[in-house]
Amino acid sequence: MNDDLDLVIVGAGFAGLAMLHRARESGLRARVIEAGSGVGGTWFWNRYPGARTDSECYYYQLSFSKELVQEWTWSERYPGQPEMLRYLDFVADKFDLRRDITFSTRVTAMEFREDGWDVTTDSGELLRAKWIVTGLGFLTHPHVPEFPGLDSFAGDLYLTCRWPAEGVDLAGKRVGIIGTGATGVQAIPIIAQEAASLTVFQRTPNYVVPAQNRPLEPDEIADLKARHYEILAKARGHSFAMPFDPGHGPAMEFDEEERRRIFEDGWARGGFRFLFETFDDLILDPDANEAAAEFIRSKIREIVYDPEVAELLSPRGYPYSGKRPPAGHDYYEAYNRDNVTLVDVSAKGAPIREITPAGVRTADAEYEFDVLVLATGFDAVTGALTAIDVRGRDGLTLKEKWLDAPKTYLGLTVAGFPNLFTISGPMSPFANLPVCIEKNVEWIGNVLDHARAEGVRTVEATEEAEADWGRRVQEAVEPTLLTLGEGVHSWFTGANIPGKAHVVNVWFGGANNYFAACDEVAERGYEGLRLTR
Ligand code: NA7
Repeated sequence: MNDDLDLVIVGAGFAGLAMLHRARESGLRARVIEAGSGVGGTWFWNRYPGARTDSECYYYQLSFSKELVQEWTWSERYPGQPEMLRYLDFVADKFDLRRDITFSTRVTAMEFREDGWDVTTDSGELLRAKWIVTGLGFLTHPHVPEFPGLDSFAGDLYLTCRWPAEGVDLAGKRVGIIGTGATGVQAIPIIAQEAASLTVFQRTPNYVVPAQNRPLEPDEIADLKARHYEILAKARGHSFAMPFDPGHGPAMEFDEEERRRIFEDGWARGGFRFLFETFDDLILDPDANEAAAEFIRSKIREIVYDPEVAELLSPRGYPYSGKRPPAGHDYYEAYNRDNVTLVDVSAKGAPIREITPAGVRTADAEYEFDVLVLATGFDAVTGALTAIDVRGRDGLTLKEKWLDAPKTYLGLTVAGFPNLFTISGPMSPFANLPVCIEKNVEWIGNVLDHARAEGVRTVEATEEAEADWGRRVQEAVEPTLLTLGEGVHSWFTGANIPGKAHVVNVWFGGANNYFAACDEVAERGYEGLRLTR
C-alpha cells in the first residue's frame, strides 16, 4: 500500500493538472491517477475528425501562471483537439507534472475509512490518502445506446470519444453516423470531405450557430496576452464564465427589422456570442427565444438548397438552448454535398430498429456501411463518478445516494463522503469550464490549507447545507428555459440516458453567482461544512 500521500487526484485533464499544481504549492504530497496514457482528459479522448473547442481559446485556458499565459500561443480562435492536447502537454511539461501522475490506470473503488480514503486501481494498486479530489469532467463516461445487434456489425465501429489516436482512413468508405449533438455537428462536415458517402442519422435537430473560426493575427495575440487577467475578471463576472458584453436588452422590445439586424450581427460574431451578446433574455423569455429560434431556422433555409432537408434540420418544439447548442463549422453547408444523406430517425420519421452486420436498419429501410460512427453522447455529469465504487460513511455508495437525484454542496462536496472534493461535480455550473475549474481548484486548495493550519481531520458537507444547495439549484433554473429539452433528451437533466433520474444536474444560476457563493462560504469560515479536529 502506498500510504505516504496527502491527496489522490483522479483525472489528468484541466482539473487534475491544475489541482496537482495547486497541491504542490501547498506542500501536499499528491498523486494523480489517470485512465489515459497521457494528460488531457476530454482532449485526450475526443480525437474524432473535427473535434475542437466551442469556446474561444483565450478564455478556454488556465490562468494560474502568468508565465504560462505569456509562453503559450494559440493559432486560431477555436483550437482543434490536437492543439488543445499540445497545450495540456505543454502545461504538464512546464510544471513537471508527469512525475506525480500514474497513467493508463483507472480508479475502480474509493472507500472512506476513519479519516482517509483507500483507493483501488485496476492495476491492483492500493493507495491511501487523507483527501481525494476528482477531476472527472462533465462529459466523460460514454453513452452507447443499446441498439439490438450492435455487436453484429461487420464493418468498423467507432465511438467519437474513443477515436483512435492514429486516425481512421475513411477515403472511399461508406460511412454512417448516429448523433447530431455538439460532437456530430463538428464531425459531420469533416467526415463528409473524406468519405465516399456519409449518411447522418438524426433523431433531434439542433440549433447550430456557426462558430466563425479563423486564424489569430500576431497583434491580436499580443493584445489578448497583455489583457489576459482583465479578460479573466470579465469572464468570472459573466453568467456562463465567458468574457462577453451584455446584449442589447430584451429581444421583444425591438421591432422585427432591428431584431433581425442584431441577430445577423450575432451570427457574424459566432458561437455563444449569438446567444449572449444579441439579447439578454434568450434563455428566459419564450417569445425572445422563439425569435432567435426562427432566425436560426431562416438561416438553415437560406443555406441548405433542398427545402425538405432544410425542414428536417430545423429544430421545432423545444427552445433554443433547451439542449446544449452546438457551434458549427460549415455544418448546414455539408448537407449540400452530393455524398451526404440525412435520415430522420425521430419518432415522426423512421426510428433505428437495429444494427445489422451490413449497417443500420430503421423502421423503413436498411443502410449499408463500411464504417459506423457513434456520436451518441455521454452519461453526463454523474456518470464518471458513479462508474467508480465510491463508498462514504457506513458503506453508502455515491450511486445509491444519487439514485433519485445528485446531491452535493456547491457541486464540490457530498454529505456522508468526508474529505472528498469533486471539481465540476454535479450541481456545479455548466459554463466555460476552465474558468469554473480554476475557481474550484482555488477553493479546494484553500480548504486544504485551512484544514492543515487548524489541525482539521475531516471536512464534510452537512445534510442541511446540501439540501439547501439542492433547493437553490432548482430555484435558479426555474425562471430559465434550459430544462425544457427533457422531451428531446437533453443531458442537462439526465434525459439522454434511459432510466436515469430526470432532474437538473448542473447549476444554471450564473457562474458569477456561483463563484460568489463559494467565496461567501469560505469567508464565513466554511459555512455548511463540518470540520472535525
Ligand atoms: P449529445 O449532445 O448528448 O448528442 C448525442 C447525439 O446522439 C444526439 O443527437 C442524440 O439524439 C443521439 N442519440 C443518442 N441516442 C440515440 C439513439 N438511441 N438513437 C438515435 N440517436 C441517438 O452528445 P455530444 O457528444 O454530441 O455532445 C456532448 C457535449 O459535449 C455537448 O453538449 C458539449 O457540451 C460538448 P437526441 O438529440 O437525443 O435525439
